[in-house]
Amino acid sequence: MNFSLEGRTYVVMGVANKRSIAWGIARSLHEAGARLIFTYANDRFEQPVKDLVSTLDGQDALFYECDVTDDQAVSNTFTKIKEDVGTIHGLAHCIAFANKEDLQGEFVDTSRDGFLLAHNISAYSLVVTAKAAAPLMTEGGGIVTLTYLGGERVVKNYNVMGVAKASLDASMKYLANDLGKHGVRVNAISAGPIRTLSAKGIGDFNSVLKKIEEEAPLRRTITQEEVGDSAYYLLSDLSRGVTGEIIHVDAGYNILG
Ligand code: NDP
Ligand code: N5H
Repeated sequence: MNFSLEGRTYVVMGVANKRSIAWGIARSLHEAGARLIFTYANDRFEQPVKDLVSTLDGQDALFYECDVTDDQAVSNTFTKIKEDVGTIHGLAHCIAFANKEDLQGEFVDTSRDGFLLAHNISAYSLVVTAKAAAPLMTEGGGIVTLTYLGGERVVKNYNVMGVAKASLDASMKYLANDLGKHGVRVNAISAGPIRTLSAKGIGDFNSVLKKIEEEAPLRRTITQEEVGDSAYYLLSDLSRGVTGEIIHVDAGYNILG
């Protein structure tokens, strides 16, 4: 079995900057020989993403704007991708959003709009992109999304995002069941805390990282590269018998009681 991704094409959604988990995934896929397609929420991020990708040697990437809250934008994006490359072999979904005021205090205070926004961008977006992307995976394929422990149990301040991640995790499993018959596998990586743009400005993030360093079985935090390599596993034939799974890339923190 050949585990190189040479001759394969993957869509990476959610690169904001060099700290993004999506960027760690892009680099792992690039090193394995894949051709990459990047999508970003709006054209404000087009040049920064292009500048980053220009640092990848010999990468002949394509770029598309795709706001995942817009059904037509998602559908148009994958129509264009089909016209431009034909077949794709996988997709990395690294997208989430909640209002800042909903990521502090008590979950009970979440507004209807804040709840719906978080679920729209962070969970439904997987469903709509999987529906648009799967038909392009004519040789079979893989979809990977990013989740967090706060969807499985209560984690301070994660609040509405925890409920959205629970919805994302369940959506991932239902999608795995629907798309399996077409040779498309759907899995999630539950990453440990990493300092990214999304995590910026979140109070107490240093103490979260410190707790991981003190208590996680590996006694350290994890990196974008480590998430990237697990995504490579899930998007390659190495994991050909795996679907509907959540792999924790979190230095073992989730096993603690
Ligand atoms: P980043 O801030 O780097 O990435 C978040 C991305 O979400 C951005 O690229 C942003 O795009 C995108 N996004 C937000 N709204 C939309 C939208 N409407 N349409 C399209 N894209 C949108 O943070 P991370 O790398 O940390 O986050 C990636 C994923 O990893 C998220 O699902 C997050 O929940 C998850 N995760 C993160 C952990 C961490 O500790 N950092 C831990 C566990 C999971 P743009 O920049 O173009 O607006
Ligand atoms: C328990 C925690 C800490 C508290 C909760 C953090 C939740 C973070 C997730 C969301 C995605 C962050 C978010 O939506 C931030 C936005 O309100 C403001 N930021 C932005 O708009 C920036 C500019 C853009 C790029 O961000 C997005 N998302 O578009 C969880 C942490 C220990 C782990 C963690 C940080 C998890 C996670 O899901 O990201």
